[in-house]
Amino acid sequence: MAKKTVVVLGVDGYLGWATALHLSRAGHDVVGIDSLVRRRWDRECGTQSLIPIKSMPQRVALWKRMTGRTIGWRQMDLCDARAVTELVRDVRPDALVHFAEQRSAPFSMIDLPHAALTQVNNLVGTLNLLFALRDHAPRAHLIKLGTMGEYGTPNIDIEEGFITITHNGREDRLPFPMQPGSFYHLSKLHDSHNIQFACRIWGLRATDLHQGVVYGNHTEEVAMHPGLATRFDYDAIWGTVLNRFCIQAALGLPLTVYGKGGQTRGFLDIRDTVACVRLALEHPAGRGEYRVFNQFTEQFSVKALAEKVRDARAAHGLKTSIVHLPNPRVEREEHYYNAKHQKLLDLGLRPHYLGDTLIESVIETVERHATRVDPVELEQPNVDWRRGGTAGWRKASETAAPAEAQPQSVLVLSSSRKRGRPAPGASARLAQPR
Ligand code: NAD
Ligand code: USQ
Repeated sequence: MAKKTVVVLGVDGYLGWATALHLSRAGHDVVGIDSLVRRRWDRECGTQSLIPIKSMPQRVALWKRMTGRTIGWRQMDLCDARAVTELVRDVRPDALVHFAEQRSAPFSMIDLPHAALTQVNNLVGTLNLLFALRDHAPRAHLIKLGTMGEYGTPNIDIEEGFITITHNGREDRLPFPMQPGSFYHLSKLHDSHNIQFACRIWGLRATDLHQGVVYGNHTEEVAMHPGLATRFDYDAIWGTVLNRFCIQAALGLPLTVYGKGGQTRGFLDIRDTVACVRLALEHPAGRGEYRVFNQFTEQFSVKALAEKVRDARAAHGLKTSIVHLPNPRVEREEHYYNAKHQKLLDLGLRPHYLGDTLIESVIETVERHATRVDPVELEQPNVDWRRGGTAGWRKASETAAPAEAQPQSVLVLSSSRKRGRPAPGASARLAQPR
């Protein structure tokens, strides 16, 4: 395997940090870029990672101490065209892994400013990269994190990016029809079009990873030291569904299925995210090629996931309830779903399938950081697709004190510990009727 110089954009995030460590340990030279805007958006929304995360300088210094390997760190906004140009000109990367976008569907649906911020941030950042690559590194391989949500939920099988259509006796291989379900998911589709166009007209090379919903918080590298932890979101704006269900189960809260729960999506373990990116990096797209890999390992309905989590807890004698809340999103709740995901398997991906041990390991993580959980974040969604942000989405800026300063005591229902009594305030909150 030839050593590559790789820029990881969005290195301070959930997936970017875990991927940077994985690529660095595999022997690649990694330069990490982030504007740290996600830490600001957390303050705005009154949310925080369940697991405390160190600053970027602390994390890269610890990685150096532990492995002797250097991850170059630069704070930079991808929307700053001049800075992006300088980065690409200075580093001359073999590849760039682009995670650096606003990635929450609910955040993008709060109101017009959040929808616009999402699309401007995501589209302009990617455009800046494309022009910098054209001018200074046209052979570099762009590995872009897209999303399975670009496809929506059509009543036919979902192919990997392209479909062959015969129409009025003529045939062509065309981009698969897309029906994204939020202004965030739309931003990913607009990016895909821009990247595909740039490959066609400038001969750039790109892999668009249409990734499903990621779960879990441990990779081999992240697990090497608590100071190397990656962020882990559980709240109603940033938390993804399986991570939320595991944390709800750990606290004895009902699992919040939106609507009927027949919404089916592709899912993958964070260990497979880092492996997929490495496979794409080490098997680059050809010159002028725009390719799409569907990056997930299993598909589940939301209701089936909730039942899996409930059953994993029942095996330890712990009772978990499932509630069906009115769906804050506009999405199909019962539908056909069969998405292909063969190309990464063909490159050698060996998936980690969802098992009870993953659910147990997330629950152990919750135990360790229980004082940081705000149970309110686990109860009701606070953004509605029809009405936008409902009361309570913007807690932090209204209460002034940062969320970090307001730890809460909560009761963790653990299979490995005797049940304790919650602090008085916490028990009152958890016992509230829903
Ligand atoms: P995250 O919010 O944890 O990380 C994104 C990082 O990008 C943050 O650290 C943020 O500060 C940075 N960033 C955003 N805009 C930037 C800009 N203009 N300039 C520089 N840095 C910027 O998100 P994540 O969960 O790690 O997701 C990473 C990528 O993977 C996103 O593009 C997301 O759409 C995609 N994805 C995520 C999931 C998932 O389940 N988490 C699933 C599919 C696809
Ligand atoms: N859902 C519930 N209960 C909850 C939270 C969510 O039933 O408490 C449902 C939602 O209604 C939706 C499904 O679970 O039907 C998935 O929601 P999610 O919040 O886990 O995922 P989503 O909003 O689609 O976004 C996440 C990431 C995003 C990524 C996407 C991959 O935040 O960055 O692009 O997953 S995908 O879904 O394949 O498009």
